[in-house]
Amino acid sequence: MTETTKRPGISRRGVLGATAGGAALGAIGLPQAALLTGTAGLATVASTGSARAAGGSINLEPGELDDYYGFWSSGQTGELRILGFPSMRELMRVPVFNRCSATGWGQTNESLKVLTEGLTEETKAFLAKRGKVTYDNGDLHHPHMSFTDGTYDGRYVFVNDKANTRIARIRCDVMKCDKITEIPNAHDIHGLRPQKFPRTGYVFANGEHETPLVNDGKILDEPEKYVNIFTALDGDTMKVAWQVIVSGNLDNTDADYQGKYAFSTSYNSEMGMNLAEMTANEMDHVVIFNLAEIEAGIKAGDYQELNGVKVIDGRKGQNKNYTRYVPVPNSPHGINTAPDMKHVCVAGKLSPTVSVLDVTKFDAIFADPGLDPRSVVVAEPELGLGPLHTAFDGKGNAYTTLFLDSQVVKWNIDAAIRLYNGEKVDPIISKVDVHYQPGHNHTTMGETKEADGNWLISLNKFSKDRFINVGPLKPENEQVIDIATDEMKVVHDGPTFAEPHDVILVRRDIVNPANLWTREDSMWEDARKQAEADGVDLDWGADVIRDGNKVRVYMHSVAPVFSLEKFTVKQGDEVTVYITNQDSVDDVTHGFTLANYGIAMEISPQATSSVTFTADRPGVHWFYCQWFCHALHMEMRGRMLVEPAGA
Ligand code: RUQ
Ligand code: CUA
Repeated sequence: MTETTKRPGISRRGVLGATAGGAALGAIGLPQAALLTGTAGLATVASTGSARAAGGSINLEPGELDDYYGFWSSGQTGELRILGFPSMRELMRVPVFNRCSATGWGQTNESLKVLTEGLTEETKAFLAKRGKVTYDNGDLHHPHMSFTDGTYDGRYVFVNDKANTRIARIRCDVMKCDKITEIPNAHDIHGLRPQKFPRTGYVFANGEHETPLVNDGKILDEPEKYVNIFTALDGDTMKVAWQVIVSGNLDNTDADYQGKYAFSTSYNSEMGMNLAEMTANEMDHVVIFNLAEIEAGIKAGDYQELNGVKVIDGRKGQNKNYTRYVPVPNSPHGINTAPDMKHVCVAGKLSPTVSVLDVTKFDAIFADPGLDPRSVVVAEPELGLGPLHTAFDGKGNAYTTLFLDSQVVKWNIDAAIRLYNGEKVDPIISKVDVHYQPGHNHTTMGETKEADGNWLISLNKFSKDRFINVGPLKPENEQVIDIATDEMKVVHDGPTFAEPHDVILVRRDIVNPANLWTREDSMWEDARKQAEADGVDLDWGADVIRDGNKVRVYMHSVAPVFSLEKFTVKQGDEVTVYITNQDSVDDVTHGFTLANYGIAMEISPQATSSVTFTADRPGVHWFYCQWFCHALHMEMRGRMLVEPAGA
């Protein structure tokens, strides 16, 4: 099979092989003088290598680069992962809701600020009673990039935390999380999707589990008083813009390409408390949110303010124009807008159908409340058992995962519409077995108007016998599927650890991270202010400032030395160590590990990191650099001398 013309960006390999070698030599073998002055002159040679397209193979020659960035969620691990795609090589882990031993996420002052500043006061008080400043866990399901004009713009990736009701933002220029916002009033944020047009803009988020609106214990076992909350967050400020009270449990969400509507699947329209109650009805619904009407309602004062957020009532039967409820079968799950910018596919989960909604028909059901909301449904093909999520190739075809059948089904949207209108036509093009029990799937650029139809990935919940056995806890299995032809072909098994629910595959020219931090970055704003107050040069610090029992230690690092060989504190002092990495060499990251103090952090080139701890162990304590940065990396160390109390 030859299909060399199908993939984008095929320039064959360039100078990358040579570049990689050069970089390695630079880090280890550059003259020490150059590294010590921080002026090492290693220029970064642009890498122009590209993925191989021939034969639908995902394999790259050593030194070749991928065509796509894959942004992977990690479920209950709580981090974002970056994989090269289609090679499926894991490139980076970005800690978000979790703790990270390597980077010090959850320990550095910079990360603690991100992890704490967006929590509600009530949560802060709750955590403080447990001796904590933030949660230790998260459940990250849905990574989605910010959009401009219907396609990815490379600014941010937004993610949800189902476990502790938060939304986080990852900066794509440095691939670090810079904001985490706890969503008040809602419970357990599940579905999340950015506004596609004109830009993000809003980030839409579903509260999955229903509770009393004011959940302070006054109402407990009275389910009829429980509600669910849909949230629009401002993606620029990361503050909640408004919320809507809805009927039913919200599951997944998506938005249109016109900037007029968001829509969420809702299972448990029954508002039942147990399985039998929750699945009693044949039909549940999709809730459509009319953005302009909600904004107007807020402006007109038709809201209640709860925990500092304007909350509007969009429940069934409120007879306003904020929402419409479109009945669909049965406990619907995935909801995905097609790149044709018109059709929305709603997977039936307990029904073998996918309901296709036409967004151009939404105006009518808002204009005329008497109109049957089902009039927006233009197709409902029967595809197989347990449909969960749908991806698109930009050529009119859809790919739906069938959880119970362990298959992906490729079908044609137009044919499904014609079938719905009474024509005798089979919308199903082909099916392929996946291994096993697929949840999400995704196509390259598939949730944008630039869907390119090159690859499909199926995220399978069970791997069973596909890999050598690692014990009762098994990896997931993520399979790469070549969709260049009508017959889908599984070309790769990719094991992953718990539990990448979802992924987006972004063309690599859209994502352009920096190689070095810039000294002006806002990430260490607090350190900058403190250094200024202390009259210390944060960039080139080699200072110890005592302020009562607080000690601030300022260092910079240039491979292979820290600017302080030792510093002395007293037992019981609250010590803050600030380190600025003055190497401006690509890939020369340093670390600071303080042995037997449980302290470790990363300091990437041109960054400042800081950490605060109590020096409650007297004696000699070595700190060392834990990032292999230089031939003399082992020698990159120093001493903290802690004088015993009372001495
Ligand atoms: S949901 S397996 Cu958490 Cu994305 Cu569908
Ligand atoms: Cu710096 Cu190792």
